[in-house]
Amino acid sequence: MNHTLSSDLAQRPKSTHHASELPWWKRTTVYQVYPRSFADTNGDGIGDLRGVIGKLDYLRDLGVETIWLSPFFDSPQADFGYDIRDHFGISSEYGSLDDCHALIEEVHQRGMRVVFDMVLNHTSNEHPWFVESKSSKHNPKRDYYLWRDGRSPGGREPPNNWRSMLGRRGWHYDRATEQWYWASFLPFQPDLNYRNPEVKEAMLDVVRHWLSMGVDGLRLDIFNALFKDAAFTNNPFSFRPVPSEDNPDGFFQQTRHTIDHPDTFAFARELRAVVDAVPGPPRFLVGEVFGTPHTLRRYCGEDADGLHLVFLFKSMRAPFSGPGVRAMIAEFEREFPEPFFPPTSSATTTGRGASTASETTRARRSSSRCSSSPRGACPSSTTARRSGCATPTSPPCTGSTPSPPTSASSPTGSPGVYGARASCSTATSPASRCSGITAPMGDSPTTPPVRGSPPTPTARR
Ligand SMILES: [Ca+2]
Repeated sequence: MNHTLSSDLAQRPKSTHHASELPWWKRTTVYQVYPRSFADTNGDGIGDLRGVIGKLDYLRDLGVETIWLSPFFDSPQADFGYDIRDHFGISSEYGSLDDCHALIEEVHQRGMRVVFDMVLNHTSNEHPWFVESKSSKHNPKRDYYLWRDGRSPGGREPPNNWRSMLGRRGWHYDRATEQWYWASFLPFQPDLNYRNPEVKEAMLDVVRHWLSMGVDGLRLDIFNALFKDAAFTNNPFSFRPVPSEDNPDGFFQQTRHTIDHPDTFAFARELRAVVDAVPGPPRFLVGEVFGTPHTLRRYCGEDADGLHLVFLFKSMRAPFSGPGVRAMIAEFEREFPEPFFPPTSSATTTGRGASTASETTRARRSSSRCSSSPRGACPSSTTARRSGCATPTSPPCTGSTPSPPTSASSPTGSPGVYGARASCSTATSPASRCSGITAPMGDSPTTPPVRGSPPTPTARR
C-alpha cells in the first residue's frame, strides 16, 4: 500500500456499523438467474423453476446468498418475460404457482433470499388491461395507458417528438381508435399511466402480493421511465447522438420529459413506504436507473426513504486498474455518503460480502458488452458472456438447451434492435470474469443478447 492510499484510508471516516449490523441487503451476494436457460427438468428445452430449485444447493455452496430471478411471469415472451401479461401468474413453460411457492420456500430453507424482477413501467400488449384499453376510446381501461391524439394533418403525426429508449419513435398508432399509445421500450410494451390512481394502486398491489408470498426484494425494470410529463411537452434538442450510463439524453434529444421525472422520484418514496409496510422481514428494492450519481441518489430519497439500491452502471466503464477503481469508489463514497453507502459499491468488488449493487452491477457490465454488439454478435471477449461464459461458478446444468430463436420477439423482424433477451447471470466469481451462468445451456452463439444493458443505440436491456 503506498503512502497516499494509506493516508486516504486513515482519513476516511470509520464505518459506524459492524458488518453484521448492516441490513442484509447491504452485505449479501446476489446471483442473477435467467430461468429460461438455467436448468431444464422436463426436457422441453426451456429452463424452469424446478430446475432452479434443483441447483440451489450448488449455488449455496458457491457462496451465493441471494438469487435474483429474471421474469417468469405469464408472458407472450416477446421480450422474454419483460412483457408481462399477468403479474400474478407464471408462464407455463416455467412451471406452476406451486413451483414458484416451492422455490421461495426452498430458498429460505437454505438460509438464502430471493429477488424477483418486476416490470412496473409497462405491460405486454396482450395484457387484459391493454386489450380492453385498445378496444375503444370509451373503455374504462382506456386511461390505464397513455393514449393521445396525433398532430395534424388528420392526427397522423405522433402527439409529440418523444423517442423511445431505443431511439425510435415511442408513439404507436392504432388505426381502429385513431389515437397513439406510448411505449418507452418496445412497441408491444405499452406504458402504464401512473397518473391514474387505479393503475398505481393496482401495481402496488402486485408488489404487495409477491412480497407477502415471501419474496425478499424486487429488481425494478426501467424504473426511471415510470412518470412522463403530464402535458406531453416536446423534449428539447440535444447534440448527444447516443445515451450513456451517466446521461440518458441521446438520439439528439434530451429526455427531460420522459426520464427521471420528479414524480418518479416521489413514487420511489411511495413505493418504499408500501414495501416497508409489508409484514415480515425487511425487504429491498433495487432500481434500474441511469444518470449521474447525483441523479441516482435522488431515487434513494433525500432521507434514504426511497429505493434501497440503484444500479451503478458507471462502474462498467471504470478503468480496470488500481487508481481507476480507487477513483471510482471514492466518487461513489462521496456521492453516496452514509446511510446510502455501501449499497452502491464498485462492480469490481469481489467475493462474499460484496454489496448487492456491486453484484448486480457486475451483471449489467457483462450484459452491456453483449447487448451493444449488433445482432447478438459479441466480440470474442464477450461472446462467452452471451453464449455462456465458462466461469468457474457455472453450475453444471443438465438437460439444457439454447434459448429460443432471437428474432422471435421482433415486431418488425429486426432482431438487431428487438433481439430476444438473454440468459446471462451474475456470479460471485471474480468480477473481472465474465459471469454468465448460461454456459451449460447457452453454448449456441445465437443465444439472445442480455436484457439489462445500459442505454445503447441497439438495446437497453
Ligand atoms: Ca423445462
